[in-house]
Amino acid sequence: MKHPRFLPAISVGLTLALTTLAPALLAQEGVTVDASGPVTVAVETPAQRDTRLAWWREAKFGLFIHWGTYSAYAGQYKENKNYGEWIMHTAKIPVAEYRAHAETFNPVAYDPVAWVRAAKAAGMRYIVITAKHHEGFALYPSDVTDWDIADATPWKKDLLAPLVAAARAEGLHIGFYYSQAQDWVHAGGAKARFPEGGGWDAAQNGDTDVYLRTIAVPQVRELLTRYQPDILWWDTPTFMTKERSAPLAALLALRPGIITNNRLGSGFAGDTSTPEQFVPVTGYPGDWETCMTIGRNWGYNANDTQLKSGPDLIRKLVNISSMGGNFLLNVGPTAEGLIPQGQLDRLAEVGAWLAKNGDSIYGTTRGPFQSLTWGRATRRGDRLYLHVFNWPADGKLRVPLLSRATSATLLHSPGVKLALHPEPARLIIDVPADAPDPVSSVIVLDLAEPPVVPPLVTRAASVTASAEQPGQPAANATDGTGAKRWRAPAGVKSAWLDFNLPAPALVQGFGADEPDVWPRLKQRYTLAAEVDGLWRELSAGATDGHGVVGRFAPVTASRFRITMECEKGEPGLAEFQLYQAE
Ligand code: FHN
Repeated sequence: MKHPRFLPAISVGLTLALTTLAPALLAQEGVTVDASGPVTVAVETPAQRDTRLAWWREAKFGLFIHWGTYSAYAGQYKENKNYGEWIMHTAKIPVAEYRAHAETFNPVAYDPVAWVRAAKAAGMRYIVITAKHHEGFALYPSDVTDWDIADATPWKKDLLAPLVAAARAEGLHIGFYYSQAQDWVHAGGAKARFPEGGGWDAAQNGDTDVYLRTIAVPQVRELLTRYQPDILWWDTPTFMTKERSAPLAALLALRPGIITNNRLGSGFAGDTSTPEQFVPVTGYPGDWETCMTIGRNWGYNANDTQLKSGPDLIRKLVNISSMGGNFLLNVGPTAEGLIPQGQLDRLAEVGAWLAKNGDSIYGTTRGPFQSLTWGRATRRGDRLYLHVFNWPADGKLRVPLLSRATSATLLHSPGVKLALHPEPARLIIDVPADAPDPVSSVIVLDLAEPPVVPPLVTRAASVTASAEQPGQPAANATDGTGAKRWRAPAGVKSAWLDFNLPAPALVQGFGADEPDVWPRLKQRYTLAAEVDGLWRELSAGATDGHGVVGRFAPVTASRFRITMECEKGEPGLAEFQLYQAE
């Protein structure tokens, strides 16, 4: 197919790659370019990017589906019942044995319309399904392998096409997860924690570049051309160099408008960053999406009964939305094609809340507050949606807001005006005695101007560290985003950050984002304030690598110190914030 001289605008990162590598590379991948003259690639403008991402930003909530032949193990191999989609790798199952087991993957109960309707009833606006996970099995008939639904299972029929059709029919967007590097069956595919080209079974030995050229690249082309997905969700970029990523990135030109993530590898930014199994404490800059399981596993495990509660999932959705992110919540269907009932029940709980409160989530943007003791806030222009988790016992909701408010109502009772009491650095809203919603009650607050809130005292602080790596200075911890980080030098196990405020402040809480590194940093922290010349401990504890938020009795001070201790790796923080009393 002859491509126009102007390749469709995709994303700046990709476009620049195409500009650099385009003629030779694209030709190699079957994307022909008229290279008679210079290949001019339209660089996507910010406005074009906003248009391309508009539906995704509005959607806020999507369904992740992890489904493959691993589902047929139901989490058990021999006496161990704790596996998920990594069962082949963790149990080191030989390739021949694993392939033979695919005969038990027979989704006779598969009902893609029911799946899509369950997602829609949950308030989800898009779906991402594993077209091929690390096991290397394709859920669709692929022309380049017999390790696919058509040749390796009794079912034989394409599982993706009916789901795509059902999603389109129900007005949902749909995308594919594709494991571009890890493949535990095809020779040459990467295996995490094994040398390139090797694995735990001699049948896996092979050349990674041959694998990419003969399996990954043609399969991504199949997926993009046969199904026109709205999203391509790369994962685990093992051994992915720029040269290996570029042919895959170039294929995205086959699907103009597609949205992709930051996991292709070798610095390919994609469109979205992807915190996994956690909600960043201060959120991420730009477009980001937390992906998360309802239980403990992505793939089906019959014993995975420790599910997150409905209220917990609702508040996670609110929290993520309040920081401008999306929530991609996962289900792991059985080999028969059934989504476990417990997971369906959780989806229904979130959907029931969204049915009444969706205006406060869909299409909103990041709220103006870094922290609220009673909940979170989303924004739509000069309208704020205050999500109150902890309803004030005294009937007074304290909002740290400097802007002038014109009205406040309960989302569920728009006709009932709530009394407003503006003060110099906050707004008091009189609220009814009883919370309208047990999980998150929404107050609609209309402002006369764009929201202005008291400044983050840490943004004005001068920051020093007891130790810092070149290029990862203390100041990175208060730059307002988790994008850059402070790290102590190699070998340092304990280090502190000192925050000297320009004036004393009444502080009652803190938030700390940890560096988004793998393996996660597990640290101990101690936060203290200098009061009357003495250090007073305010909060102390251990982190799981995903950041920490703490509250303490309000204290007035101008000097604060957080000490971080880390056994494996060097102490560090991506962002640290102190929160003033409301
Ligand atoms: O290894 C995968 C895992 O199985 C799962 O697919 C998650 C979902 O984002 N991604 C990888 C772990 O980061």
